[in-house]
Amino acid sequence: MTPAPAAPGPAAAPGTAAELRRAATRVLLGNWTGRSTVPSRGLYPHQWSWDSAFIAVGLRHLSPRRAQWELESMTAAQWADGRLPHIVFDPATPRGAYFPGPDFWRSAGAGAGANAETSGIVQPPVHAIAAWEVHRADPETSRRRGFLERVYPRLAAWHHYLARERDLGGAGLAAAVHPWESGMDNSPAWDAALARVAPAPADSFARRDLDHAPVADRPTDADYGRYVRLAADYRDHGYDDARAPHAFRVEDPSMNALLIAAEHALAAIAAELGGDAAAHSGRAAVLTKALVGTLYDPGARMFFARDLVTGAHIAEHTVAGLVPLIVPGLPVAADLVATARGPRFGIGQGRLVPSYDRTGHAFDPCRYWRGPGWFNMSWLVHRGLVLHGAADLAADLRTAMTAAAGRTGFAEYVDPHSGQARGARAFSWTAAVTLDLLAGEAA
Ligand code: 2M8
Repeated sequence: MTPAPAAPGPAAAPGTAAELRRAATRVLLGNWTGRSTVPSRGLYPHQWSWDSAFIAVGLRHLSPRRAQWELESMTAAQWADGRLPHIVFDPATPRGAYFPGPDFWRSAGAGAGANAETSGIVQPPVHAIAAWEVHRADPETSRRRGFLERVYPRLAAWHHYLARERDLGGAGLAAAVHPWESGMDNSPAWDAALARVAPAPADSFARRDLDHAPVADRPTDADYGRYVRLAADYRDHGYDDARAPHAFRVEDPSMNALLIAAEHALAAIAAELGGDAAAHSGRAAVLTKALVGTLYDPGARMFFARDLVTGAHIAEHTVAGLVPLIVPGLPVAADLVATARGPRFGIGQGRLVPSYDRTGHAFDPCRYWRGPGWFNMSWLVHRGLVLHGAADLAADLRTAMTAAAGRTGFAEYVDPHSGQARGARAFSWTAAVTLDLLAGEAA
């Protein structure tokens, strides 16, 4: 294994809020390509879907116009069926720099627009939330540039794709058909469902992630083989949700909670444009009922993913189960806050939210999405805690996040116990959500 090259961090951890803001700004400027922002220069040298949304939320504090471009370039890569692809490939980056790259996905002719090569799967729908926040940062420039007029139809079509093509469980919720679609690739919640997938042969592809990250932090080769198999099967069925076998299909509480919050944002956008806000609020209400009715376990006081092959809940406590806190009017919010405060997640103890139950059988403080604290997920939980009046927990989390971001040189994720930096440094969404917290506008 090639050891991870030490990514350059700041010479000294920023001490004041102004220094932290300047350091975060440097990260986002350094990762800007001229039309969008890469998550990280080495490991992820293209535009990622939900990363772009988090990045725009931070960029709006530096340049609302650049934040608009970030979302416009992402949504311009929309497919004819409305899906927003999880990666938009940068034509200036060598085709083999990331695997699976454009030659694997073969998006041209499969439904992708003519202006970009992309992957064929999706990621959680954070975009409308970001678009509304970006608009609110500078409504005058937004109106003058026709920002919302341009993105609203794309965002509505994106949500429509999820409703029309991804209700694979029949409850009205959107299904993920690949672990990468949840954004929490290697979560223990996906282990059993993924174990049913036959891995693609190890010699049929070459991983590039291990050029940039330690092998102990990343998914195993067997799991990578399964990721490749699922993506290739989808591709070989023309990315047609009605025809594809979808050997892996799950309803994820985080993805669906984000869809609900995004429908609320679309309602606000539609109202601003003089459109049909009620249609979006109505859809948010229907989805909220479906989310609570289908994925909430009152005994555990937790949201669980559902495996659509078996029809059963996946009783693994992951941070995805806390993300429904971002849903306005969530009827079970008080119980969920109690779970967040409890021993599994330990919010309120000066640390980021672990991605997985600290007391769980599969907990690993280093490995991808199996325990480490991620800044984007902690930002979502922070937003939810503020929304539901848990000000003490929110303040603790905010302090922990800004301190960890500065101390680690804006790491991709951190060991949830020691706070030690893991993964890439100078990571875009870490810098972006830090800027947002510093601006005090995460509510
Ligand atoms: C990670 O996912 C990519 C695949 O999409 C990978 O592991 O190669 C995840 O952390 C995902 O949530 C994130 O969007 C992406 C880029 O930051 O990296």
